[in-house]
Amino acid sequence: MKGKICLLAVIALCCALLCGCRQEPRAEEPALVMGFSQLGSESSFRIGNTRDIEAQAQAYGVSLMMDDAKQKQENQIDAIRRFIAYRVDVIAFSPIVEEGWDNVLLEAKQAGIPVILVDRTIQTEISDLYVSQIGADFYQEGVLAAQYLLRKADALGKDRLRIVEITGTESSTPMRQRHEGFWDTLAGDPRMELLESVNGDFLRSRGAECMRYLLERYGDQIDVVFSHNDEMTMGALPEIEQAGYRPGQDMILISIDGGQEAIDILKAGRINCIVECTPMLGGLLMETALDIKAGKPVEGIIHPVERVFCDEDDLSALPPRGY
Ligand code: GZL
Repeated sequence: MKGKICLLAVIALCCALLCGCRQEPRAEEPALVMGFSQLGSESSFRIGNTRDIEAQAQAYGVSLMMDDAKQKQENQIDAIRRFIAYRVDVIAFSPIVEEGWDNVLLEAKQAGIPVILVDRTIQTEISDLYVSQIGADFYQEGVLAAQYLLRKADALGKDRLRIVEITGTESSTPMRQRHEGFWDTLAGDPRMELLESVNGDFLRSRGAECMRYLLERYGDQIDVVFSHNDEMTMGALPEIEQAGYRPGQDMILISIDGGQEAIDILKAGRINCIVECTPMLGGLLMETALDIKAGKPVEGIIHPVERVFCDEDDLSALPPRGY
């Protein structure tokens, strides 16, 4: 009898222990771990791009390590080295300039960590330093800006248009390719004349400085302002008005990005044309990273679909821009 009581006691104890140490449900394992080096927060485009990447990482179950380089290449290189040490599954980054990435990307390659370029690209002689580049066709953005200007010149019957250009960050992909696309498209048209091209670094404050300089130097001669992004355009606008000109009327203003603030100014008639450069690249990035991790083939270059908004359009039904 005693034996039976002992056996029952042992069985009861085991059941209690088993119930007591019930496995806690495992926290969801992330689909993958991604290190992302963002170049900074210089524009509504950039802030929208960061937010979209963070939101899409959550939506795709990706564990994201986001680093803000505060406009410094050396900070991006340091962040990539930290991601390598942490042994993330994928490294992604938006290179602030095109040169100077070979060494750190060779370290990532030697560590067997795939790299995805987002928004901008790099110049390198070494093949396969990155698996895919996801971002706008900046050359085409320049072409679209110039094609609008050609239509505008025809519509206004202009036989001469003197142009000032406010460019983005020196040696960055969007700066180089927007400039090339714009002037390649205007090449050979005798109506189009470049007065001067100055560097505004994609910053609103620098856009204002550039416009002040250009107005002091060229004043009434300026017929067109081609600005590489909305931030610099919005910095230039008050300078134009303080100098006594009506932007969008006395001067044709062409910009790039298409954030809400600039679109509202376009609707008010103070900007004539905005070529869209969408920051919403997060979904493409997460899908590409997950395909890479799953061993699936991915496209080498992925361009999002982009639009042109201008004073020829009815924009009343345009949904909120989200950045
Ligand atoms: C373009 C992006 C540019 C934006 C600017 O994709 O790299 O950088 O046009 C931003 O607003 O600063």
